Amino acid sequence: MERMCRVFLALLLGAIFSKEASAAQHVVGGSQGWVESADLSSWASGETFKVGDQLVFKYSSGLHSVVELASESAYKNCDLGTSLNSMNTGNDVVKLDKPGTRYFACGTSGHCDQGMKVKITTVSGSAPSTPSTSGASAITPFASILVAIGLLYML
Ligand SMILES: [Cu+2]
Repeated sequence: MERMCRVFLALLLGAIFSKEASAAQHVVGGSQGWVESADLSSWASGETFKVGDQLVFKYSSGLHSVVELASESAYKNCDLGTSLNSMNTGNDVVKLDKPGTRYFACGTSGHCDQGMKVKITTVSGSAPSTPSTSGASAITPFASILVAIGLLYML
C-alpha cells in the first residue's frame, strides 16, 4: 500500500514539474478559434505572450489560413503580398522564440479586411505576467492540492 502511494506521488510531482517547465500554448481566438467572428484584438489583449510560448491557430482547413506579415503597415493594410510565412493545416503552431511584435492574418480573400488578423507582442520570460486563460497554468495549483492530499494519505 505504501509503495503504491509513493508511485502515485512520484507521478503527481512529475506532472507538476513538466507543466511548469513547458511553455504555455495560446489558442488564438480562445474557444472560438481562428474565425472571422472572433474578437481577436480583445483576445490578444487578455493574454500574456512570453518567449517560448506557442500560438495555436485552430480552424477549418480550406476555409481559412494563417499568413504572417512582415510589418505593421502590411498588417494595417491587409497587404498579404509581404508574407513571411503561411500555413494552412487548420492546426498551425507558431513558436514565439523572441521578444517583439508579430502580425498574422487570414489568407482567404476578404477575411483580413473583415478583421481576421491579430497582432502578438511577445515579452521576455522575466517580465511580470498576468493570469493566462489558456488553461495550462490552472493545472498547477490543482496538482499541488492533489500532492498535499497524497502526502497526508502517506502519513
Ligand atoms: Cu479566414
